[in-house]
Amino acid sequence: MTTTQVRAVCPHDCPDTCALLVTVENGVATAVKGDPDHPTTAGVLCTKVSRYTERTYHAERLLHPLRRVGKKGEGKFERISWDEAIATIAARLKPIAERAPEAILPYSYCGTMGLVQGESMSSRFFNQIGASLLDRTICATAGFTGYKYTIGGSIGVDMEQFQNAKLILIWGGNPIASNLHFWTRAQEAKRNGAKLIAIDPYRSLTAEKCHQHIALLPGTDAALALGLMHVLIAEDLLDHDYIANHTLGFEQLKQRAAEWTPERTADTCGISVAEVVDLARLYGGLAKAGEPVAIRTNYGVQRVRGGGMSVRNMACLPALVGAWRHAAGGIQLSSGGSFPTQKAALQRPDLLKKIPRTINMTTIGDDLLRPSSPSFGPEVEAVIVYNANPLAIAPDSAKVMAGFAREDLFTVVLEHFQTDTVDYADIVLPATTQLEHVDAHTSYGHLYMMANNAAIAPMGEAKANTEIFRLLAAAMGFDDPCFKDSDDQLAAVAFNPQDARAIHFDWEALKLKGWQKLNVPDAPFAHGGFPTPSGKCEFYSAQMLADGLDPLPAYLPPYESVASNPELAARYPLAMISPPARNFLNSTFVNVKSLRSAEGEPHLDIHPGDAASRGIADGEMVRIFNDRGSFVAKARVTDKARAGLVVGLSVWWKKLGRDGKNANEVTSQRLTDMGRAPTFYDTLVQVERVAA
Ligand SMILES: Nc1nc2c(c(=O)[nH]1)N[C@H]1C(S)=C(S)[C@@H](COP(=O)(O)OP(=O)(O)OC[C@H]3O[C@@H](n4cnc5c(=O)[nH]c(N)nc54)[C@H](O)[C@@H]3O)O[C@H]1N2
Ligand SMILES: Nc1nc2c(c(=O)[nH]1)N[C@H]1C(S)=C(S)[C@@H](COP(=O)(O)OP(=O)(O)OC[C@H]3O[C@@H](n4cnc5c(=O)[nH]c(N)nc54)[C@H](O)[C@@H]3O)O[C@H]1N2
Ligand code: SF4
Ligand SMILES: [Mo]
Repeated sequence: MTTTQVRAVCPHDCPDTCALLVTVENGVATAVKGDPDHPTTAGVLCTKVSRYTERTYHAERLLHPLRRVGKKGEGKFERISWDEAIATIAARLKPIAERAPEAILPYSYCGTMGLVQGESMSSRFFNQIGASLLDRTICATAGFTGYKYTIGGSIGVDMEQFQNAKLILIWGGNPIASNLHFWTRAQEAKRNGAKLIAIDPYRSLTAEKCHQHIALLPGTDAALALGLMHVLIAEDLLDHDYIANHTLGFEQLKQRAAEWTPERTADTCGISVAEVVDLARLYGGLAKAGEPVAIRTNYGVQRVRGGGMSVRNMACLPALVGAWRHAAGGIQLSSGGSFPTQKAALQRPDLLKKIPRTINMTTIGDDLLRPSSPSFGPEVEAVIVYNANPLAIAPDSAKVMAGFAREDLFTVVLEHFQTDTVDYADIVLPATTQLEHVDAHTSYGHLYMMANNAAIAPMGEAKANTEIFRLLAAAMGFDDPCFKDSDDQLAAVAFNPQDARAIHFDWEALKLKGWQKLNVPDAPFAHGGFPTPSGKCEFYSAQMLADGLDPLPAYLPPYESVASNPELAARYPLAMISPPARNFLNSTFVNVKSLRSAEGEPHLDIHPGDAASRGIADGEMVRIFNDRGSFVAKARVTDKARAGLVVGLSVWWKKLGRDGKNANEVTSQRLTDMGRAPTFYDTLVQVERVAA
């Protein structure tokens, strides 16, 4: 028997990007462990990925190409050969590519975060066609845009510093579920005497374990940040030297913040005046005493109309109090902007003959149903889906389903499993998992370049995304030599070794070592140097004004809330959010039995008062509905949900839910203030008991 250990990387859409050690015995992966030597992984994996072999060797893995034999959505297929699958796809795409290339649409997101199996060969393929570009907004573009206007890029506190902070605001994140290795550091900070405060409408697993939980109304974070600025300024809890040297627009900010008295803030956010004032005093007071104060914000604050502004306003706070002076002070949204990734070398935008139209992945529901028109361009005739499950994860699901159900739409899906989306495919192509292919990774939580080696041979006839697009390119007659690049050749151009941050980057060496930390300063903005147009933290942003936005921190109420839309609220009085369940990763893992049984079934957490007034008892089935649709879940009567709020942890596969539906039946396609992003948590609903 031969046993080897292979260095790999967790590919999932999670900030932690863990370093894995895969034990392989006689060609079979028998264990997946966290690498004890990798500084942030530290030998620990989440429950989902500790069970990785269960997913890889799952009896329902797609192992052969398939062709649809039933109706769209029925999920009936017959096995075909790779030759036939590739020839069929090329025969369908060729005439469209000649007549109206923009009628072809890629649809992909972060099923894998790999730079190679994500957007490399696939982008080259679609660029050569001149297919529609996809605006990949489904997760984070609202916050990234707000942060960029303020700070200049996705750069912030190094995850490896948080244990040294004296106060950590966990603002719109649930790290126990979604950023576990940050939570480890936060707990270490706690043991060192730090205070942890969760700002979240829901008493999440994380909020439960913090010293304090501020349960504001969803979508009101921008107002809370303005209220904090008000108190910081009024009580002079400021770092005047830092403000003078490294910020822009303080005088204008002062006027704006003056409007946000603690009373107005508390009223807007649905919290007490003391919560606003005490938080500002603690944050500003510790900073003034020279202690490091840090904010970890994640994605929960962004999924509302004013999501971009919420993040922007929060990003102003560290500069006001001079928190950036410490390596453990400041804010982290994402570390993604620290990596010198060579996107153009991977994706080859130079292959485009002209710039095609862009379709926003968030509005796929509407866009698949749109006929040709001068403003929209050609109707979408073909969609190629990879690394994504739009039927489950995109908002306003009834529309998404109607779009994918179009008989005249040609749909190809590259997948591991028969997801809700696969049920609508004309051709299904089996893809390899991370254990079966090579990849290079950045991270959006830490600062290591990472290498994933293939641990085992592809299962069945599965092929890597890259190989599938190489085959398709050949069948389409694309002869540019770039379509012959191997995965290792692609990975070798992932980072720019001329860039000081990736100095000495060499793919073969990285494959052996597994990871390499970026060469970046510990405290990125201790001496200013923000990558904004002015080089300062921009309280006033001329760029925002030019983009048609308020140049100063502002508050935009949700589209759908009791305060902002009383007419709608008269029919649908409850705000619904649907944040990630701990045992799933978006819709990935829902079909892994052990993880699904840990979640049980789709639940709806509802406050005892809201349940009582509707005659709903704990454990009863309820229907959640609004004008867009409905879904059924099991009620959990609990004060974890504040009054007026219901919470449906997500993202369930529709077909594994009670009524073949999930939370996205009721979410909308309306977009955020900036970044063209979704507003999943900006949703009003009504809830009723379902007769047994
Ligand atoms: N286990 C697990 N881990 C994951 C994922 C997963 O599905 N499962 N998904 C991954 C992905 S793609 C992402 S983007 C991240 C997402 O994970 P996070 O960044 O943690 O974001 P969310 O889970 O969307 O929301 C976190 C918290 O924000 C709260 N929240 C909702 N609305 C608001 C609001 O308006 N204001 C405030 N202050 N809080 C609000 C929610 O109640 C929730 O507890 O996690 C990644 N990691
Ligand atoms: N209601 C609600 N909806 C949400 C969210 C929410 O909080 N609430 N969160 C939103 C967020 S933050 C995000 S990021 C999106 C995520 O949406 P998606 O990016 O679509 O994520 P997943 O649902 O995990 O689907 C990824 C799919 O890619 C497949 N996959 C993985 N690796 C590979 C590979 O190497 N090759 C191929 N071909 N396939 C692969 C997996 O099997 C999986 O089915 O969902 C969004 N939707
Ligand atoms: S999902 Fe996140 S925490 Fe779990 S192994 Fe992957 S990177 Fe680590
Ligand atoms: Mo996400």
